[in-house]
Amino acid sequence: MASKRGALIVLEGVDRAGKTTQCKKLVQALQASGRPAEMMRFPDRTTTIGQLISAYLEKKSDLEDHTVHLLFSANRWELVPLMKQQLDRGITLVVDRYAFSGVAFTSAKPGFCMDWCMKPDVGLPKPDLVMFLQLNPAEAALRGQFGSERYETSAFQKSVQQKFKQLMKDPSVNWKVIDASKNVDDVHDDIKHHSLNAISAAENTPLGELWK
Ligand code: ADP
Ligand code: FDM
Repeated sequence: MASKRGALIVLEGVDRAGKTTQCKKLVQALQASGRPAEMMRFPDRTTTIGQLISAYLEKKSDLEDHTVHLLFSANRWELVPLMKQQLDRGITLVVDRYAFSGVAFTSAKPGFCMDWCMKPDVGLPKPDLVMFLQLNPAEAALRGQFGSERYETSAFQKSVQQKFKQLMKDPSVNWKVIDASKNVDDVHDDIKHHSLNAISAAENTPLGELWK
């Protein structure tokens, strides 16, 4: 019998909601309980495409808005063979941002509709679970100032938050909203609970295709 596949678990949310903190904690907890798990993040700034994106985010270069959207998507597609290989081997992937950030951030720019933004990511491995870490701007502000990268302004993040809200209406995606205002350990407990359920469910279902 083929071994059971790993689950594809994504964390999304606004700036400083705790995505990176919680991805790391979840991977550690899964590994400690004997479940193979690895963390990934998008953009993956280590690849050639990722370096173009990184320079853009750091404002060291300018890229036309459609172009950078397609680069973010290409950065996901270039990792798909590796993701599938790991999932097939039974490794659960815990991913810091995915196509939902792609759509939310670009469609928050003037002149972009969500439909166009979703197209390049149609058919990506579909997450078994997407947790949205919900935190209001006042609470995010208590966790520190915005950095100096592109998109790190409160007006833009507000529009992004609205786009995420729209994306969460899609019942074809297994969204869970997490109250990210709780302390790190309590947020972790919620995330672990949903993740363990998703890992069990994924064992008996084939990996899906996103937005298809
Ligand atoms: P994100 O990846 O969503 O931007 P981070 O995990 O980098 O968020 O966390 C942003 C900041 O908030 C960090 O300084 C982190 O230590 C802090 N932080 C994360 N989770 C919590 C929490 N539940 N309560 C208070 N501070 C938190
Ligand atoms: N971002 C991220 C996008 O605009 N599109 C995408 O597809 C993805 C995955 O890049 F501002 C934005 C979101 C955020 C920035 O920052 C990445 P972090 O700090 O590396 O998550």
